[in-house]
Amino acid sequence: LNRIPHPPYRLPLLGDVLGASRTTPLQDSLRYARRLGPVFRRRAFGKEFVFVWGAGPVADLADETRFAKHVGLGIANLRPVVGDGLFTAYNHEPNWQLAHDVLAPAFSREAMAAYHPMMLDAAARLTDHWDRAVGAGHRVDVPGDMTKLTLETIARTGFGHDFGSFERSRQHPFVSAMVGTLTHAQRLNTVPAPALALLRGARRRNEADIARLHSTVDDLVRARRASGGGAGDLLDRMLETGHPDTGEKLSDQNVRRQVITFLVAGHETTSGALSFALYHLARHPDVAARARAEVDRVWGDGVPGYDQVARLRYVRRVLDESLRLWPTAPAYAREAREDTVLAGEHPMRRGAWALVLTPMLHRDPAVWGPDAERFDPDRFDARAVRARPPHTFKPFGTGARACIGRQFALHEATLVLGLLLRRYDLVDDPAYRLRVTERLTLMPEGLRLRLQRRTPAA
Ligand code: MNH
Repeated sequence: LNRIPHPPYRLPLLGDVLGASRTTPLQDSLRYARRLGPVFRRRAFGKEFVFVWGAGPVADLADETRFAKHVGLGIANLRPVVGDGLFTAYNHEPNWQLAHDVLAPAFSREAMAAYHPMMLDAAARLTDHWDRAVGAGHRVDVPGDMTKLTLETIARTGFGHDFGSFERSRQHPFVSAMVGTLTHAQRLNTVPAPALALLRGARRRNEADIARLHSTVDDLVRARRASGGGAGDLLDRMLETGHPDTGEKLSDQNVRRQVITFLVAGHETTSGALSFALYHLARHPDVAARARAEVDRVWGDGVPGYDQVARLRYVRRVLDESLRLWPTAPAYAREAREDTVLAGEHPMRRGAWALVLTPMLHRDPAVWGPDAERFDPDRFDARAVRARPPHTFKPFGTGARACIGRQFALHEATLVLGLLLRRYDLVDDPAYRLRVTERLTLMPEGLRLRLQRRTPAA
């Protein structure tokens, strides 16, 4: 550990907090990364963290025989809410493998094709809302509306539920509870232990939020059981499907944890991905024009079918390039399964762990070139992708514990970008300076866009 560089000025209790901000720990780490190199450590909030972002050591951490997911930090703080749900389960907990095997088919091609009409339905709520904004001459709140859209999408496809996000003037109580617990989890990371005692009020609010999440889900499950089954969505699968080999089913408690897991994991990150993509599209009219031409050519005026979404190759590259610069789940943790040496250089004891800093991995000049900061979707054309080494683009994590919802997110986001590009011109506000807010995920703060309707009302 002593050989790993760290910032020069360290305070006895607080660590490397000079110039650091409690609300942007990730972006602070990016600044340290640039100064300290591909493997560095940072002491903050009473703990020592090792960060890794060089393409070589990150590829080494992807070796599943020597490393595995580490459940720590913000993820461990979510355990009071979602326990051994898929995202927060420890590797050794039997419910991880069980839920993984039971739920993996829910992201198969057939399952996704069944979700497609429900995704279209959620997207129609968004375009209704945006049409009204255009009519009234208002700008649209991009991150706010993308969050409503992705929440409606996962609620419908997952659970046949409609939160009515676009129709209500105040946030749905479930959403405020969810945001509350996420914010609380992040605060637990960044507040030094002695100050925790002062957070009693916050803790009580958090418990109320958790109770609200549980009661919402219990209502959903009760209604589904009473109605005797839905349209073959995720909840049906959770309640009815047994394990392919053993027939074992998920317990009621575990179903509750999975429902909350999917509602949370299934919308914040996709919302951020869509928001950053729209930011880049507004900033780069040449890219937007090329993407729009593709949509017009591949889709025409009709309602796009399931198979037509993956045919938007260039739109998909816009999305990949957005996730390169701002991977909305910006880090994942890996731990050593046994004593080992990272990248032939850094000894690690069994259980020792490090954080992969994805936004820096995605900017490593050795991989992405000296212009790595530039937005350029052509970095993801097939030839460029083949030419890059493996494990250099990791917005969905790695290995057995990588994102189970990847295809779902990519289908949803490509579909929505296609629909929006076909329907509106995005007018950039040159005065807007990108500021990135951090919860557990990233979001372009305060991004508002002016829109113009392109196609006649249909
Ligand atoms: Mn998702 C795991 C990123 C969309 C459900 N997701 C992960 C991980 C990353 C990630 C990174 C790995 C975390 C870790 O190693 O600790 N996820 C994303 C991004 C998007 C996304 C960037 C959108 C863009 N995720 C979705 C969607 C769903 C989903 C949509 C559900 C429909 N993700 C999950 C679940 C896990 C996960 C569940 C945990 C999988 C496991 O550990 O087995």
